Amino acid sequence: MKPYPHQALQTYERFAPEEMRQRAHEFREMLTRRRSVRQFSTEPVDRVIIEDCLLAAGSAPNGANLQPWHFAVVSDPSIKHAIRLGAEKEEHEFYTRRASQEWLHALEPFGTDADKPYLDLAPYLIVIFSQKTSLDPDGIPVKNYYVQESVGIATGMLITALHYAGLATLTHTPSPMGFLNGILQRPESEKPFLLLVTGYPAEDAQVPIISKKPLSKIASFYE
Ligand code: IYR
Repeated sequence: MKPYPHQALQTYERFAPEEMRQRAHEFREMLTRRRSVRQFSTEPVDRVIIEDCLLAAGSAPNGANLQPWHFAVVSDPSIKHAIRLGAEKEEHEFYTRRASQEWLHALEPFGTDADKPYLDLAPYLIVIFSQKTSLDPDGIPVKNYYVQESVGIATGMLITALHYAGLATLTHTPSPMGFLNGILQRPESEKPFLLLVTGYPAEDAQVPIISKKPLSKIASFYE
């Protein structure tokens, strides 16, 4: 078999050790300023920013480069409202019936409930779909690999890109999310992975006082 064409790695950038330390530290400081926001401004966002962030997400490492994701980007107020109604129906079930006492207790610090006004207010709702199959050049469905991992990585990169660009996000997972296929007319082979509420934070946005685990709790070094 003829080897698949390769070329020299031209995009890798190497930095001097001191510069690497500084870059790592500055990036950490930038990223740890990200907070999940639940109060959004209605101020519109330039679509070009969203497009660049989506292309950043689309560069994610993934199984066999099949890129098993689709981003449905919603700014149409009537579609946002339909999503709000669908999500609130599921969330109402969740908060009144489906969630265990233990789960509701874990959510107490965040003060969340079934009311989701940000789904109307935020200028963009980005629904990330994962694709079990892709279509080959002849239009035949082929199996995708490591779909959850790939879409999770792309979503993390999207959140990072949006934050870096100066936008706030909320990862919202109304469960089950099947209603999104109907509203957004996505095929059965796609499954909603996550809904990313995106925009500027409201001027009076509040966030809970929480902390992240220290390094000693999230990492162990074998040296
Ligand atoms: N999907 C619900 C509940 C919820 C669950 C978790 I885990 C959270 O970290 C936050 C919310 C909601 O959006 O309210």
